[in-house]
Amino acid sequence: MLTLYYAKKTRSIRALWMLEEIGCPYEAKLIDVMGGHGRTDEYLRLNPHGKVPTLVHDGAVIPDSTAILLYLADLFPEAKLGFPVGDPERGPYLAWMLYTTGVLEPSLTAKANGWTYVPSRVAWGSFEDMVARLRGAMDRPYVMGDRFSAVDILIGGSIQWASLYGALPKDEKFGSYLERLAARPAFQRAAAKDAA
Ligand SMILES: N[C@@H](CCC(=O)N[C@@H](CS)C(=O)NCC(=O)O)C(=O)O
Repeated sequence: MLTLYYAKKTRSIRALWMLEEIGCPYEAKLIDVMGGHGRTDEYLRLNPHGKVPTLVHDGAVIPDSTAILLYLADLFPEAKLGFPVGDPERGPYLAWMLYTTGVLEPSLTAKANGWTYVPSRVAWGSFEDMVARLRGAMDRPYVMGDRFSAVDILIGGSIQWASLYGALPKDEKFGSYLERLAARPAFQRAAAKDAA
């Protein structure tokens, strides 16, 4: 049994979207995380930071978006959203999955909050290098090439958020990439659930 704890208009839309792409049965538990429901003892046992999303699978608790997407991609290889061990693309795939939380998100958060810092003193480096790297990845239909994957769900979700809040420069490449993602029926189902 798969249970996803999520909140509306948060990073958890990416886990909802992933589950919709896979098409497996799951239970979605909406919690009012901004209203403090993430701080109950019961929820803190699942996610010690009181954040969403959290996935529970047959008693195993996965309290992080990137971990959830990696876990689900491996659990449902037939959905072809990941790259299995032995696939030559496995390494680049893992690097992009971790790039989202390790570089993209801290960089966008710093930008959105107007933080100033010395790029060589932080692990995620400069905002400009991050934007250039993303733009480079958008020379192809999807980050991993011709095939849509879990990377697009993670990175696409972050770019959507950043574009909404003006943290990324307006750019035709980002715009057409987001349009491609928004046209996916699974994304639309997840967005409808998120908005309901
Ligand atoms: N790295 C985490 C970040 C999760 C996160 O920041 N969630 C926010 C919503 S976007 C949250 O739950 N905030 C509620 C709070 O901190 O009280 C992930 O993506 O799983």
